[in-house]
Amino acid sequence: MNRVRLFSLYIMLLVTGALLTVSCNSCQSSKNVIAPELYIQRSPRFNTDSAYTFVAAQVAFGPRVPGTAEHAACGDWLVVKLNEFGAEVIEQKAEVTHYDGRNLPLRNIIARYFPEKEKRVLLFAHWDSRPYADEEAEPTRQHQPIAGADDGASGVGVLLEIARQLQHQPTAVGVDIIFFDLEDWGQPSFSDKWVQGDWWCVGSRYWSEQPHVENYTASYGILLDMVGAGGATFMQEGYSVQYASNIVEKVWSTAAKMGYGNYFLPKHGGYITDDHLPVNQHNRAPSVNIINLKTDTRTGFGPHWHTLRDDMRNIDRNSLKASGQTVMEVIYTESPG
Ligand code: AHN
Ligand code: ZN
Repeated sequence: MNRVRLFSLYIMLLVTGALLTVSCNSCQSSKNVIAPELYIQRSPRFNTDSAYTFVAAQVAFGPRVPGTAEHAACGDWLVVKLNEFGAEVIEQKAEVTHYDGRNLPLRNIIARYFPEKEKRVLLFAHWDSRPYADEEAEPTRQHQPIAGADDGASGVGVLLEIARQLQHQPTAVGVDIIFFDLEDWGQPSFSDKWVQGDWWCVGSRYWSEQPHVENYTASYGILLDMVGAGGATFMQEGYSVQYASNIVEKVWSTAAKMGYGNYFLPKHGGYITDDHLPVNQHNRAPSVNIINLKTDTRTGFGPHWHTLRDDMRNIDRNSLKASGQTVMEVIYTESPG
């Protein structure tokens, strides 16, 4: 067979594959999805090894529990990396009193890209890790802090890789990346008395009430929470659909076009109190949560959630890639105004 005939055979196979995919997708309700193999990607290639290394580096500090030396050291490292990747870095520091009466340091880390651009997209994740593994079966183990490879470090690792790419190739829109602190210090299930108050998402609520720029708003926001586990399924979380259904559509259809439809499921998930909630409630940006939700676990999250098993063994490069490349494609295809 000569090269021309081989080439036309290749094209025929591609087109046949495309048609098959289209007819299959249309019966599953995702609309206008062209075959991923024919989609021409516009974003730079998300480097999965790089993202993986950024997750591992955070975990190597030890649990990032607010008020500990490990937390402080990891925070310093995040600031160093963001500066290295050409961001303008702003730190928001405060002291907050928690349900247990303890005073905790709060440190939100904010990276600005192309601050002169008016239209902005906000990307965020939490960098603290939970002080107690309260979903462990064995009560004595429930008081130990978790490694938080998936819960915390995965979203931050993906965003660090995006920051690294932004330095090399700019987007048409401005991008703000925020690593929120104190997301995961909600009262543990073993508490003997419940203290009235909002103890989850403390960093994002603090920022939503007092953003780094007065009257800050972004066109939209994307939260990445627990994006690293193998076989992650990003269902369409309730508050995301309630506050930002058009952004849910934008992100999930982009994922489907790129061939990540097996991660980004076009199915409704439950309502999760997470960092996007205060951001939405204070109208800082209509925001969606990319979060691994399960229908076959007791908690609705991955089986390792808030256990001592949330370590690097859980982290799968393919899940980092699916979430990272999708978010990159969304921001690199965004028009300036
Ligand atoms: C609640 O379970 C209330 N929120 C889950 C949000 C979360 C915790 N994300 C990571 N850790
Ligand atoms: Zn958590």
